[in-house]
Amino acid sequence: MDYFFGEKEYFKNIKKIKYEGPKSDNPLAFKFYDKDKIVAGKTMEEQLKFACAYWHSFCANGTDPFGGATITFPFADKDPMTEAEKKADAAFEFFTKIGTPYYCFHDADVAPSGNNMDEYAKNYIKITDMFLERQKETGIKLLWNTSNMFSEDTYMNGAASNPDFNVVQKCGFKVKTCLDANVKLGASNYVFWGGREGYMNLINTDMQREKDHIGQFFRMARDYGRSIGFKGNFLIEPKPMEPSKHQYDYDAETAIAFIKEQGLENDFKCNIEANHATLAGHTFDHDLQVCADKGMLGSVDANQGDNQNGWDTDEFPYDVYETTRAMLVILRNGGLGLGGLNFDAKRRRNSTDMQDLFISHILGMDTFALGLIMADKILKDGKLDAFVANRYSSFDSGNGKKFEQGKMDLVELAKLGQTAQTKLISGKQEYLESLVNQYLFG
Ligand SMILES: [Mn+2]
Repeated sequence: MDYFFGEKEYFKNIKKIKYEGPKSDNPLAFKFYDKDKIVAGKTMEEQLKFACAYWHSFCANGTDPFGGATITFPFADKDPMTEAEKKADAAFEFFTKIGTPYYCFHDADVAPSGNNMDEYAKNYIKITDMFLERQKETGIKLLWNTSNMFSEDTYMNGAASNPDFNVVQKCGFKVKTCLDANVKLGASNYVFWGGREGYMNLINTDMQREKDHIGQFFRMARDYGRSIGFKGNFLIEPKPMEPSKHQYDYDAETAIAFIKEQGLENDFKCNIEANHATLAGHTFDHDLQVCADKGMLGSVDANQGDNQNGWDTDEFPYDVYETTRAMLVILRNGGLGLGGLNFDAKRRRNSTDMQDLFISHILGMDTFALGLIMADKILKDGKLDAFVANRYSSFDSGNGKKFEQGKMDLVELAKLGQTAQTKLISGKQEYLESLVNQYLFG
């Protein structure tokens, strides 16, 4: 099989990345991700369903608020449409070499937006037609696509929540175009990330009206998607802040309440991002668990934040404790269904070698592979789950069971409480944390 497409190989001198095991000295090899290895009844590839994020891997050039680009891409071209075509070929070369079975993109990542909506659609359709060909050649699949309704100045006051209906109309055109491409490419999911769906100050904002507009917009998108044969999940990606001071889809609990309030619960689930959960003051596994508990775990943006600052750094995951705890939730959930682990992660601004694009994905894939192996070990051993089950055992029979089943009123509960004997029962947190260390390093 050839590992490049179109007229040339963009990532020269880099072969297909292989598993070489934990003792390997080769920076361009997997140490823990062995795609065909069976863990918890499936191959690692099937359990983890990795996706490459087009925007970080092929668009992010190192620019930050303090300085310009540091990263140059081998597909750069003076003509934006030629560059988009070269970029697509380079992207599929990369997916094939690194071995991510899925990819994800925004409309704005893949094709120039042109001077008007017709040009936007024409460019986008041309590139996504090209994606379809490349998908057929490689077997690589689209995990999800989405519409960028936050970068252009048009959306500075919001997208579907914009107080000006003219902007909402443009959003309609973009999302319809993106849903058409989604169905053409056979995607598993369609994502909404509400970058500008929030407010900077309530002083100029009718919050409920804006939320209802988003709900109306989502119902229209759902109805259109279903009418053209989209059978996957629509996903909302919670985030508490950035770029708005307050984002309407603050965290998993908030997004799920919104989904239910707007009558979208049969079609929408959440796409949980690690760094967004931690920005909201939660742990990654907290937001995953909230979704799992409510049947709302759609997909995952697999990245990691920085504990020392309060913004969204989108780093490649490296923390095995965090991925172990995430994979515990995912395995107990029976997997991710139509979802996967999308690396919404970028190499650091000073990781400027083209090799670093590969190494950063190797790091992320190895870190989740370790998380999967450790979570499987923990679940197979069973001590942790048995401890938690036992902690609630007073509700398994007798009056506790009656209470749980709603067969008791407050008068009966109070009567029991009059003579109830309580004692201090240790939560054993440090014992369980030490147990996790034994699984990881024992
Ligand atoms: Mn992020």
